Amino acid sequence: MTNMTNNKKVLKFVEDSAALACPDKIVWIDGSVEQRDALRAEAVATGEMIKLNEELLPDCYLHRTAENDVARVEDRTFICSRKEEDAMPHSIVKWMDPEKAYKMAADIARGKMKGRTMYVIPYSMGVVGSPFSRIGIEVTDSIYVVLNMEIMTRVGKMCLDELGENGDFVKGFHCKCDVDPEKRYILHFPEDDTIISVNSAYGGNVLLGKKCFALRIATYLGKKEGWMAEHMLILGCKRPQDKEIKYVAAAFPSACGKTNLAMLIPPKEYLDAGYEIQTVGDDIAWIRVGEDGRLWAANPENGFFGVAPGTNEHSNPNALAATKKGTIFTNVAYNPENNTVWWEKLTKEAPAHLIDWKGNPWTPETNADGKHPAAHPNSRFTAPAENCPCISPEFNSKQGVPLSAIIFGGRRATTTPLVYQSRDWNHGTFVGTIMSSETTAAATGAVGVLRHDPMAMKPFMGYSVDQYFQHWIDMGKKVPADKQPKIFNVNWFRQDEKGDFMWPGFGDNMRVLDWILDRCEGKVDAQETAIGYVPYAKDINIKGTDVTEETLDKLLYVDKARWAAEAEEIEKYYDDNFGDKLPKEIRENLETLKRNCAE
Ligand code: GTP
Ligand code: SPV
Ligand code: MN
Repeated sequence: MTNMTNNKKVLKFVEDSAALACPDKIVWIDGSVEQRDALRAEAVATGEMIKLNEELLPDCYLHRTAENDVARVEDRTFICSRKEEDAMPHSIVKWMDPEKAYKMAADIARGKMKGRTMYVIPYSMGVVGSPFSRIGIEVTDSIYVVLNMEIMTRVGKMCLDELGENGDFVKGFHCKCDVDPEKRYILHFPEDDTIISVNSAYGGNVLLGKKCFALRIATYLGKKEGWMAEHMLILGCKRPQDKEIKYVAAAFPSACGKTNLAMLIPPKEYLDAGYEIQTVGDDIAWIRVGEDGRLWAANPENGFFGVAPGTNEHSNPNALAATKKGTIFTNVAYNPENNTVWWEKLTKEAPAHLIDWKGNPWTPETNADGKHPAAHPNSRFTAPAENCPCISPEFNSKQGVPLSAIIFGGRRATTTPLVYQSRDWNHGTFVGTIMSSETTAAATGAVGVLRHDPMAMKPFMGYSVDQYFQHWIDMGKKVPADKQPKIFNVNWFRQDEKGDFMWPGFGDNMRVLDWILDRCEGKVDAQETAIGYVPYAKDINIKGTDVTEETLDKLLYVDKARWAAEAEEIEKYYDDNFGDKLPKEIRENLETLKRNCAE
């Protein structure tokens, strides 16, 4: 069948998959440019992708998914551990008995690759040969998946070489089947290093290296082996006053600003002073204790699967630049006039005539009711990381980068101040556990509903939430206090009485990052409040913004009455979900919060 590997486990996995799904043909993905280009041409020939303007967008393509298949399906995602208690309580994902799940998936996928090709994708999450790196094999009947995986991960024969004759890997089986939403399942078997995805062909459901492996399976591996897999961006910040570049990891829920913060361009006066942001990752961080005792982070991905709408040359010029070549666009609008793409806010004025994400003619009139955008709100670009003008020189570093700070943040219209710092690692962990955020289009379901999203990991934990909290506490114990990253919380989304955002966000977030790094360096005081350390207004530089002193005071205000109510709600959330499984360090910090708010 192939001379690409002698690894019997790989060969058996491929044989078993083929025996079940009965493809006409099996194609091994070797990572070569020749094979990739041939597959791209084939996808264009079959109409699966549209080749875009070679001059304006060289080697770029547009793909449309089925209308019912445009976001992660959290309610059809399962953790199939042998014991239910190892997956439950879970924030959102459900548990299914593994035997039942295997059988159900087999019944769904049986014979479904007849008439199709099965591609075998050997890939690495992390730089091949680095202590972070893990190998996966995804089999799929989707050429779109192959072409996206070739951008998002490190794909090719070197991954099989890395495995050798006997190495273990994460098995990923993907079959589009009939893209039937009623039979759509995303199944994880952490104890077997196995993922099965059926009846979808959209991003996070089918690019199995991403959320399924690099978060759900990896959280489980990290728990077992003493490291962490988190829904975090990683950035490096160069400041004139520091001797070296400082690295920060930040966890925000889906579509809450990770890509934007990771590629931030500082305001002019900061640029002039020598500030610079370097992107290490925009979605996922794997974190381990380094030889020097600090926490080191690496991005296991090789590309960006970013939200398109809202991305433009003002909000995120680096992301936009990254999409200018070798990029696959999914569910954005098509501009037939010049054979390019468009999405909401790419330009101030929409072009007069477009083809919308569903493939129908669209004019600005079509969206008169605001409910018919040209691009789907969760439309995405898949862009190679190397395209990004601000990619970090450490992007391919084998040991990763040392973390000075960890930041949590969500979409909160009220209550949560622009920024605050936790008192220590355990309190910082508590701050992560109490995260709530308004829902976005990145998952199916209602948008704008406030929900608990601990550590921005609600949909991505591969085991029970209480054990995940405990793992955070345990990781803190592995690092001496003076080497632990400081833990912060930010909120770019606080609103005024009119419902407008009070903070300009985007590049101006540099002003908050600056305070955070000064706190890490012990260079600035802060006021101790009921929830932690909050900046003195004078220490957040608002010169050159529209933010008034009055607004800044409001942005930094900690309303004890609101927080008392929040604490009560958190207690109920803990009690309803975890009861006495909640780690005692977390309970203690809740008691402290309640006491502080009552004072
Ligand atoms: P995933 O890829 O789904 O994990 O999302 P993400 O966390 O990388 O979010 P992204 O950076 O793509 O931002 C999503 C949306 O949030 C953007 O389209 C912006 O509209 C908005 N956004 C990002 N940063 C800011 C900010 O600082 N302020 C405000 N008001 N909006 C922001
Ligand atoms: C997210 O939803 O957090 C994403 C996109 O990054 S997906 O790959 O679909 O999960
Ligand atoms: Mn994400």
